[in-house]
Amino acid sequence: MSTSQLSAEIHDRGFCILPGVVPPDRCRKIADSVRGTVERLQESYPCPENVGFVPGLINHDQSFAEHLSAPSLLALCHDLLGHNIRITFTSAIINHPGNLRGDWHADWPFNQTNAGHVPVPYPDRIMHLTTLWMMTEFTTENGATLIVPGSHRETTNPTADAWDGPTDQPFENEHPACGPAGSVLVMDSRMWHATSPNSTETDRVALAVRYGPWWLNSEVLRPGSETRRQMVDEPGLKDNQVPPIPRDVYDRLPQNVQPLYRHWIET
Ligand SMILES: O=C(O)CCC(=O)C(=O)O
Repeated sequence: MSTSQLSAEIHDRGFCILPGVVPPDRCRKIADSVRGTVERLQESYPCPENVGFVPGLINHDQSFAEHLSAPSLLALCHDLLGHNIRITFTSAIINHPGNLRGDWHADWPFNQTNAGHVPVPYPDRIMHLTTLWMMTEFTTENGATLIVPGSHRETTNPTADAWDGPTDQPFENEHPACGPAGSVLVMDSRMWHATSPNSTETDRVALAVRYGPWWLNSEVLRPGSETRRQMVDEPGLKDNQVPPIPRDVYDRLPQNVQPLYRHWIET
């Protein structure tokens, strides 16, 4: 499919699945590496039972780095968000066997429980993209992300104070985003989605990489920033944390990936 067809899918349904972004043999190596990194660091990062989560993954594991600027994905990001794209989050998410279904939400900056959020009602504008990289295949059984197609056009989501619908119950029109290893689910971050249980015996390994335009202020995510002090620490609120990238890690990134992280180098 062409970039404009993929863009049209995201505008219409809120998501598309890009196949073959990472070759199968690389997926196996990356999945092993990410599993090892999560095992090593997991204790430092709280997360739900039987879920492995490490934020700022690029600081600890660069096994997947060369793929972050995959031409098909960057073309789509540029088409939807404009020039000077940035990566805002790089996390590992592993659904181990036995994890539970998660609550419906939209991602930062649309999750209303975060200090840094676009207040409802949202304008109908794509402002941030969430990509979930399938380093093992995503199936209905192993916890393929649940999405509600079309929900990106709503002016609110189930994290809003005024929401009185279900937060942890199935929606009739929910859809598991399945795909072979190496595929990337790309969705408008306004899209309602939820973690799905893994009822198999093996891990579902994913990378959650989010891409934003230059004009979207992500300073609230940076530990120790003035903005975070003002919006999160002083009022005692919560938000995600994205550790900055040490200069030596940044210097070792592939040249065409560096521009995606240049705004987040540790000072
Ligand atoms: O791991 C998944 O399938 C969903 C992750 C998710 O909901 C999120 O990163 O916001």
